[in-house]
Amino acid sequence: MSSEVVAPAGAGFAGERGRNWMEACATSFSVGRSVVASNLSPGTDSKPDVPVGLRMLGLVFSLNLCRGLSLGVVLGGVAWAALPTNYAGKPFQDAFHRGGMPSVPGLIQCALYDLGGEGVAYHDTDALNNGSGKLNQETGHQRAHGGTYIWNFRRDEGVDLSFVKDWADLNHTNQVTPPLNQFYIGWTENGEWCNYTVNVTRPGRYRIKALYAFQTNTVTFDLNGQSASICRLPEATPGYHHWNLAEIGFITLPETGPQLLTFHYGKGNNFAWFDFEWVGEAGK
Ligand SMILES: [Ca+2]
Ligand SMILES: [Ca+2]
Repeated sequence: MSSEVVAPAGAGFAGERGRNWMEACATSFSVGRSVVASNLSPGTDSKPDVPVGLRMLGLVFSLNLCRGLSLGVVLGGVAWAALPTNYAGKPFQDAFHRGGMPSVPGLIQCALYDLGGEGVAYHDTDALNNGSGKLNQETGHQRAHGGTYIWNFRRDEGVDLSFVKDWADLNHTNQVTPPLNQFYIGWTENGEWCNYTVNVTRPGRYRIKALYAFQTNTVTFDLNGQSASICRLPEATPGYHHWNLAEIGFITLPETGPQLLTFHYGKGNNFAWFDFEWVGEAGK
């Protein structure tokens, strides 16, 4: 189940390992992608026989309605067209990730939420990073297939991050196998959220797919501070380390350029990435 609010709508590593990881992601991304044809048909123009007086009354009503709608669209456009002017977060970047904001259509890596800290770029229940700042400081969790960059990724921030491990995530059959070393948000709790500044290169309606694990929860997205999409993780997996890639809902992104997506989530899942696939013009 998913519903769309009408109107608006990598991790990675240095060196060769980083390239391999990116290639693995690209492969998984292309496997998961499907092309959906837009099936639009022109409407018919029906003109019933209506008395002149009623036609004029209808014309006045229509003009007023159009004025109201136009005003609403303008106001709505201002509200949803761009980043909120008071937003202090910035697209994530570090020595390895230099690409700036992710492009939509495309892949949004959950672990690459914006810079800006608690209450600005994200909200997390506790200040500790239970993955990078705790679990992955244990020797047994510092898998050889990772490295210091991976083990310590954003370790001083509250969002709880970890990575796909050989013996935890890949020692069993997954519905969809995630890439080794794939970063993800874990230790999820109700009321948590993350911001992503994205660059929309094609306005329109989008299908959202998620690489996730565990429960069939509802998650939502805001666009520039306005509720834009209610999504549903469609299928439970056996646990936090059993992964699936599936369509979770739709969203309309009516404007190009930098936009702010806020991902709201609750207890019971791990989240690795979102794939935003363009499916048609806005409002179609
Ligand atoms: Ca935390
Ligand atoms: Ca958390």
